[in-house]
Amino acid sequence: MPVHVILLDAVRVAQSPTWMPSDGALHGPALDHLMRWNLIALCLCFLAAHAWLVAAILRRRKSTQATAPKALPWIILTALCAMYVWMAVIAQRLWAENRFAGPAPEAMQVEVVGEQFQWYFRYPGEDAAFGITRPELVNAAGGNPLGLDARDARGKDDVVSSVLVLPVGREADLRLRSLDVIHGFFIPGMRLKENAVPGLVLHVHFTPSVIGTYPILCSQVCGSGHARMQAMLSVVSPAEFQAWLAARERARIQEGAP
Ligand SMILES: [Cu+2]
Repeated sequence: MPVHVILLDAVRVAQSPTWMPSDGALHGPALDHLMRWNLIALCLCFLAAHAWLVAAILRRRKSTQATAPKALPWIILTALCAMYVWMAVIAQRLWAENRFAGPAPEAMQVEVVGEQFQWYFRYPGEDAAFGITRPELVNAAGGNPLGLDARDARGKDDVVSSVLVLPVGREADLRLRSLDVIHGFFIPGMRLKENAVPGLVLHVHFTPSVIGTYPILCSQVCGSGHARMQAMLSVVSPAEFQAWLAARERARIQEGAP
């Protein structure tokens, strides 16, 4: 690696010692804590391996002259193994909490749909029920990117947006779908990542805890436009969220969308 790249990396790390974007989700601190343990352990292993290598070269010892205590490497190795087993258990629990534990009954439902190369977000409206969608009705140019069926009354108040807006402090239950290939729904600032897979509806839930804007990325190489498959999460106050949703509903009625 060129020296100037190493120096630039060192400067970047010095400016942002944790390598991580600031956390805006309730479950984020536990995940960051685990990541820090991992980085510290890897850093110590890296330094120990190099120290051992340099010491071995300088000593030029013969294979029969063993001077280092033999038990020490095994103690370190056992401690490392125990630590990684503990980390795997914690990581599994954190992963399952966002997926298998189930959201609170009052969690807000939002559908996230990936399509080459765009994210769409659908809110169920006042009836809290999503309308039926049909693949043959998908027509982005005609204002119906998700294929909402106008005959289904439950879809009359559905709101489709290209921006994800969520109220702070309220749990959001996302149901992920894809219209074409596998996409990766990724919000680094929310410590959230889940695939959108064609033919499946995958749930992931989380609670945004800090007001602000957070980039949404696609973490699966899904085609030539993958790099520009980005969107924005806007975490706002509950009052601002209600105002935004009402404005979207009014705009939808005026446009006469399906
Ligand atoms: Cu994608």
